[in-house]
Amino acid sequence: MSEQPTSTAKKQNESNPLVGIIMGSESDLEIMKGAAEMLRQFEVEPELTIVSAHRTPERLRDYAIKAKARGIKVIIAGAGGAAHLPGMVAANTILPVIGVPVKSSNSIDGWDSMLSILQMPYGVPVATVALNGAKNAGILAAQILALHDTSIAGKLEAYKEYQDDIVMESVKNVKRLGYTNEFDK
Ligand code: RP5
Repeated sequence: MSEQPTSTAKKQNESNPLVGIIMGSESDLEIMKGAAEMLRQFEVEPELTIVSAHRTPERLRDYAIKAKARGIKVIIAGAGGAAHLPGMVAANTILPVIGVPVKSSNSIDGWDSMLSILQMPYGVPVATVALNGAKNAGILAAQILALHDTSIAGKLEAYKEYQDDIVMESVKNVKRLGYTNEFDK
């Protein structure tokens, strides 16, 4: 599948993004751009910017409070270390927030970020994906949009079939290597 949006879809989405991707630092971009790449496969062009919970607390509150009125439907928030960003954004909006724990340079081993995002106390949920799981965050955001968008739903169906095809190709490859498989006989 193409990783680039069609120019028409790109223009529509750019003027009215449905998904906001935010991250604590530019150093998170290498991981977080995976969310944007996945969304583009479904022809959803997200907005993407830096919002730091501890360095720009007012920007964080402003972003979260205004997101819904700007037409954003889902926020993907990624951060490393003591990662407050996803939880604090979720505290300031009723939009669904998908949290991406990032294994950053200041992280001990990723657990700090994972637990900061995953262990949100009762009342303010953050849908947490795996460590560095920005691509899955992109897919999950597309799945949320697909509840009300048959075009995105169709692309997600095609993506599922594509994954199935890839695995079945591997099944053949492994068989060609000489391994027996009673199941597929
Ligand atoms: C967090 O600290 C950021 O989300 C990033 O993962 C980490 C390191 O930030 P920098 O020092 O690279 O700006 O706030």
